[in-house]
Amino acid sequence: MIWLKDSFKKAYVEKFIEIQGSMPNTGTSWEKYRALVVLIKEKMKISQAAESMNDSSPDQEKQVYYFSLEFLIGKLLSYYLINLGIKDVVQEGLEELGIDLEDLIAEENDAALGNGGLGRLSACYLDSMAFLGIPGQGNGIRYKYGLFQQKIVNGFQVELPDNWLKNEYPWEMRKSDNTVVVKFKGHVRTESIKGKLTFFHEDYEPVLAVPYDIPMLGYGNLNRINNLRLWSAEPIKDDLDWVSFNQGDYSKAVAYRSEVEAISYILYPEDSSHAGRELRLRQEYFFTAAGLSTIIRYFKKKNNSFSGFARKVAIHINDTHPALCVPELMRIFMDEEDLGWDEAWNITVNTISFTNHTILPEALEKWPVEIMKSQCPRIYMIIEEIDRRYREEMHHMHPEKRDLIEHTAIIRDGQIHMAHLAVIGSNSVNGVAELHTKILKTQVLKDFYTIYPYKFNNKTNGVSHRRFLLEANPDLSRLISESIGEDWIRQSESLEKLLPYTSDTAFLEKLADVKYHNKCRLANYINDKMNIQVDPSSIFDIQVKRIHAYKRQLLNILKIMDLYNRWREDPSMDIYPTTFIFGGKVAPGYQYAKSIIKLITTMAQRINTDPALGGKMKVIFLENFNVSLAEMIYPAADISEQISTASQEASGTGNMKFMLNGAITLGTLDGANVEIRRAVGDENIAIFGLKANEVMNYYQWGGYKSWEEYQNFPRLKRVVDQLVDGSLGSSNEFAGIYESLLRDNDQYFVLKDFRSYTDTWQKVNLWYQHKLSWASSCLVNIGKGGVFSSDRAIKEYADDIWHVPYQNEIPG
Ligand code: 26V
Repeated sequence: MIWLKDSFKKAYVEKFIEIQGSMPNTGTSWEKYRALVVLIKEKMKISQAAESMNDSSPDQEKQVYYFSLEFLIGKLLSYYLINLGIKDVVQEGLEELGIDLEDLIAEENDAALGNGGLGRLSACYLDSMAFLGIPGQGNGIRYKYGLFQQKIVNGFQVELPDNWLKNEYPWEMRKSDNTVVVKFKGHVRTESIKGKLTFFHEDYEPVLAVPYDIPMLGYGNLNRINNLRLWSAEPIKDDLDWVSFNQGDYSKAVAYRSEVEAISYILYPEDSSHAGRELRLRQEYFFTAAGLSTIIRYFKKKNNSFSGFARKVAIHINDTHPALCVPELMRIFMDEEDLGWDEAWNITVNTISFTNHTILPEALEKWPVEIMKSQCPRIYMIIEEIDRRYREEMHHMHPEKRDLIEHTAIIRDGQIHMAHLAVIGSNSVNGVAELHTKILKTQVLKDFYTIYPYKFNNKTNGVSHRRFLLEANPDLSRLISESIGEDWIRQSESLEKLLPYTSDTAFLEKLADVKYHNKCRLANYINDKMNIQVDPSSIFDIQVKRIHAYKRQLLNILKIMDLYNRWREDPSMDIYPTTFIFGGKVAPGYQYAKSIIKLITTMAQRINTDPALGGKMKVIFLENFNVSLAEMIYPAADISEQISTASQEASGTGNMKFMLNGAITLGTLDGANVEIRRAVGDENIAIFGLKANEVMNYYQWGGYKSWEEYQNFPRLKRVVDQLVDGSLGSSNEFAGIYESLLRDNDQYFVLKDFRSYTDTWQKVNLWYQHKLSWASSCLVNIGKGGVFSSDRAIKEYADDIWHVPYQNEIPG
């Protein structure tokens, strides 16, 4: 506790007056919010300064730098108040000043600098690093516009810009003094100086990289406040002079400015298909080069030789987007620090580690040589040399394996394979769930696995249980703490202490009550936003995540269409009333997935207004799914839909967030669902569908005929036909979906899995009606959810990959 109520009130009023020149009661909510953030930030700074004064040891602690193009951090205020242990004090203090804390929390914009799972994962990892006392810094881009905001208009997704910096973002601090120059384009002149080849990057386009730092505060750990450093691209000060304004070339000067500003202008909203746009490569090099220059500068302050670099620095690259770390670190060591190739290479590989997040072939990054050469000429030379040496070494070691070399080389057919660069240039390659890692080893990166078996390891994803349970679900958190104490907040595995309560009827009833209240909260939100009433005592069956063919929202809506058909035919059918909830964004250019949204909203419109159903079924598409909305949704779920085609979802993390909030997973054996099933046992999860090896066998050998599934199952045939027979309106809107299923042979096995999915769903529906058995299984999910905390994941990264110590249990 760093404040008592009265001292907080005094400090807050003083801060408000200092900033606004008036009393808080005269201010707007935004002004009140900002004053609170500024106050908290200062409090953190004071304690940080005290800590660094205590740290007189000459030896630098090993630092972990987490490089990611995406950090989906969401709102910070409420979470930080919890982490500081002062939420109650602040709430009461503000109340006495006539201010509602909730109003201030509502003022904060979600920082949506990420697309989905990958970006949220990096935010959870920074959270756990701060909690565990690991000196870990995030490195990314300060996009002026985050992920677009989604509106649903006439049932279609419409994208609006996310102008999150419109007012000001009071958590960030601009650190102009740490600005660096990143060099693009130009050409490289090579000269031999005293017998040594020396490289001069000339006529380059200079881009200023200006850092903004956001403090990362872990629960109960004011001693270790880490940083998320986000870089903003700015033209150099005298840009008009610089680009030949004096020679009258005004338009060139203007072009320079806008080309530079474009770099940190907007987050790319695609998360599953690589388009190879030049600007994207510029983003990648920009934050990589800027981040590395900070690392080197800090290292040189504390050390006078690079020999110990890899013992003091771990650089983690989140997917291949920051893979230019490999050649850029080589460039710095060789061109700026005068190291030879071999030494530079050793240090580089020993410093860098890499996580792969997808096996979708269309998401693997490849850059045309021409683009790399023109944007980053010196980097391209180094990549060429890495490739040449790699080929040479492989040829030496495996002269007979020409194919192996071709399959694993970095440069091939005029393209640079970023995953290959990342694997060759790092000491550790990990997948994000056991099944995913196995697929990497045996399929996607199998050649590399034969060459570097020791690099491969698994790190099953984890989520911040403090954000997605403690903060998001206060009622459940209270119930848990009242029963087993508060250890679970620091030690997520302590949730296991709940397991004895699975046979305690009184406890299970309380658990069901909490769920009911959370469902009421979501129902109210739906009513406010959409003017649709949903029944909080119906089953809440929820699928929220990016919309993508492989995630199979289509399978879910076909199930709903089937149910609707059957219910209309037989109104006495014994099915428990259900509210189906969807949410998620689609990449703006992804037409197929957009038509899935339209299908969902079309069915929603039809079902929600059908009086014959008597409200037994509702379908809701919640617009603009983001971190804040997620925090309201997970606690309100009964069923968690995790129904991707087996083998395609690397891990999933929503599955873990639902589980920790006591929802039952209805899913395929894909990604981390496999481990969730092992943790909770078969009787506490509902699994259906093809297994990963069956799917991969079909992909490899063929043999699947979607037409046969369609022909052989009348209920299925009927819903598929309804896509195009005019039942859903006269337009041809869903012909693309229909063709993907029949003409294109259903790449994601929607028809194949339909029968087992609908059967399993129906069993789950029956199961729900046995309230105690259901609640008991929900409790097992919570109790076993602890291993899916990002604390566990980060401890594994720290032990096995980064080799840094952490504080296991920080005294409260
Ligand atoms: C890939 C690409 C490809 C090029 C275009 C832009 C772009 C942007 C992001 C990505 C990464 C996609 C990979 C991804 O998001 N994977 C998800 O990672 C989660 C965290 O590990 C995991 O839970 C999900 O299963 C996985 O789909």
